Amino acid sequence: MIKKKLKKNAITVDKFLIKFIKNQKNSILAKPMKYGVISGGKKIRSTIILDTGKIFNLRQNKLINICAAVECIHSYSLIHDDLPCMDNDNIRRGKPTTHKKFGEATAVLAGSSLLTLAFEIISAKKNFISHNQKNEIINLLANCSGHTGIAGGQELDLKFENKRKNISQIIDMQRKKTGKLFNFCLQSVAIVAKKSEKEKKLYGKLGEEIGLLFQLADDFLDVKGSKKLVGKPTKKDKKKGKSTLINLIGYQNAFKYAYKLRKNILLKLKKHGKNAKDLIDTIDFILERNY
Ligand code: GRG
Repeated sequence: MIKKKLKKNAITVDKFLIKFIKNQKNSILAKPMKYGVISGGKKIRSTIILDTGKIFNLRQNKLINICAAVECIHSYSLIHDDLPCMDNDNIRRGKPTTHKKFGEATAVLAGSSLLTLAFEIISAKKNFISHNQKNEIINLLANCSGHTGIAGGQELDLKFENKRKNISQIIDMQRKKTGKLFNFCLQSVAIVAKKSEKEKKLYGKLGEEIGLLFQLADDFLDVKGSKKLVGKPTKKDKKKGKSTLINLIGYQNAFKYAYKLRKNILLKLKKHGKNAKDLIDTIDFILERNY
């Protein structure tokens, strides 16, 4: 069921992106950009957005631009993450990384163009939310992506290599590197649903916890996952001396930590009853996934 839902949402977002890029002036970077963002990846952040929309009875047409924008930022971060100056990977989503296929300079430019495309998509005329909501969402997306978010988290991740960091330092790095974009996924939907300032922040924090859980699952896959299913090399974290919870406290303890985190997240969703069913299913998939 969940895999079907992910696939359906991925196709919807891919179609939106194909159309959006087609409606723009063609450019020499369109091909590597599409290679990096379309027809690849689980598009799980989009599913989280649409699941959260169900909690507030929001229709897909109010959220589709947000989904597409978040996938542009996510794919941008992966293209740059794979570069030789960062994690230096050759395979992503079961195919050559963007710099392997198109060269390093083109990958940098295609990645950066996906970053700016995200903001074009949110601010587009054909986005059925108010100007104020667009502004607020743009502000939030920039905050979650830049030095206080994923870029800052990535810098910490690289600086922490081969250093002994404590649990709170590792969690803080992972909250930024991965959690912040999930913060955006929930908080932006709360903005569209016109929730109060306090509620928006709470949904953001909840998103961040889900993102942290997602990163922990990613770390588990690095240890026990199959390269073929995951679509990228595994068993890299230990070799590279990455600061992960697993490398600090061991696989079993990290697993216990993740299950406690899942329990707390589900407790917070309880009040939404049946409306939160889809989101809960996706959260369960996050921990049980093998890709
Ligand atoms: C984005 C502002 C900005 C800067 C780039 C390189 C970088 C800074 C950040 C990298 C952050 C990073 C690689 C986080 C890891 C997140 C993660 C677990 C990725 C895997 O996500 P999946 O499994 O991938 O959703 P698919 O392939 O399914 O899309």
